[in-house]
Amino acid sequence: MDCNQLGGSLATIRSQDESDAVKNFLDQVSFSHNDWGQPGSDVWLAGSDEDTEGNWYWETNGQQEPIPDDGFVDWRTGEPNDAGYAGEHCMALSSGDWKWNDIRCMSRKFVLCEIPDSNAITG
Ligand SMILES: [Ca+2]
Ligand SMILES: [Ca+2]
Repeated sequence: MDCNQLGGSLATIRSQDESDAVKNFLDQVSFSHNDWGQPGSDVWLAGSDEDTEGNWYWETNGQQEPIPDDGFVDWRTGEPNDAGYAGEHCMALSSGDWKWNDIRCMSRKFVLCEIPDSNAITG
């Protein structure tokens, strides 16, 4: 199951209002357990810097849109840190504070889909 199958795409967050709405939404959804039986899970967004390290963009429906230097961002302190040997090139909301972190693209996470007129979570 992915967002495209639902007629949407991975979610983008472009403003404080949108960020607040997403955080409120996620706080109301109960993430009782993730795939490993642990509480909580990070949630994928549509952001990536896979093409050029450090140049973040939103990728929705195959279209890339750079996040401008003066655009809205909500990174955790110290992120993005491109950690590890292979680096980190995909954006996720960190479980709990729902701030942005760059993580490895292969991780299994919940996804936040953006579908016209609605938000939906799917695993
Ligand atoms: Ca990176
Ligand atoms: Ca990181």
